[in-house]
Amino acid sequence: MDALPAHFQVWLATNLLAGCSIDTVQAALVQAGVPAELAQQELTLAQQHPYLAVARTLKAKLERRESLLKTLDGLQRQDPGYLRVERQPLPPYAEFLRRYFVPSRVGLFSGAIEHWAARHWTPRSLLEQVPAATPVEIQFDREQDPRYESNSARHKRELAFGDFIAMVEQTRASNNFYLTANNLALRNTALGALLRDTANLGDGYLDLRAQGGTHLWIGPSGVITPLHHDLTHNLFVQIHGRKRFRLIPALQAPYMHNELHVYSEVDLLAPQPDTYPQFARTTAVEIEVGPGDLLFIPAGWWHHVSGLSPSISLSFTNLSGVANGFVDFPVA
Ligand SMILES: O=C(O)CCC(=O)C(=O)O
Repeated sequence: MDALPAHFQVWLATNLLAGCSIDTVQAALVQAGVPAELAQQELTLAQQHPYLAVARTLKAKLERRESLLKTLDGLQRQDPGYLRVERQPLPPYAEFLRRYFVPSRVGLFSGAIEHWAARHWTPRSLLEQVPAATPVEIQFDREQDPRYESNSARHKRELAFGDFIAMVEQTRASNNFYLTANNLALRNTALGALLRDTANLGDGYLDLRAQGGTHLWIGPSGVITPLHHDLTHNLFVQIHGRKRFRLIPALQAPYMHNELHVYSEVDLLAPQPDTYPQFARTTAVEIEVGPGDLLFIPAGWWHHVSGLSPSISLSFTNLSGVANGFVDFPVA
């Protein structure tokens, strides 16, 4: 071995940045088969290298931001209402903005869609309005890919709507196929027409002129949406069937092992504490939604969702008269 292979260089930099001593890193490299002289040479180089100095500066900056989030989360934890979600009737919009939207509090509301024809949708009843031959895009082959959500573009598959509905009805429990927000199904004219069965919420929660702020979810029992956060505040309406949400406050982001975009590395149902030790510091609230329930998911709150039966849901981000979205979220 004349030069240290790139994967060892990544490992070395990661461990030095994590605060491991030079001796520990050197011993580990030697144990992994790197000649002692080469390990020492590379460590000396790394210690003096401007790339590592820049990474140290950025790490310290990130730690200062994370310290702020941890502190604010610690303060919120002293409020018994932080993780208490009580089912309520939908309040007037101005009160909702004040009590839930602005402080980023989760809300669970009943009776919000009793005036919608959609309140009575079932997977089969949708076929009375959408021709069975209509092609629809769904997420497919998810069970073979542990990162099916971040790789969602690779899992798109087109099916006839009638065949998809038959699969939803006939499958006892599966996470292998799911029509999700990613499939933008309501842009399909035939499915989009279903929105005629919906209306505004409360005294005018939604900006009905805004395009693209509504998403459809249809899946069998057993679907799982892994831990992630949204970049917008989200009104999630459960139309048919039941889902279990586990929500973790946005301020607990430093504990989420968030390496990519809006996703957590942690599988909430099998958290692997040795690999993801910070996750043990999170606190989750569990909420089960059923037909007619409206769940307010504030932007940035982490959530994991399990389908407990065949289900249909709609989610809305077109809230009336408010800016709805993260500020300066990085593209990469
Ligand atoms: O219903 C689901 O499976 C996921 C919903 C969700 O994560 C969302 O609306 O952001």
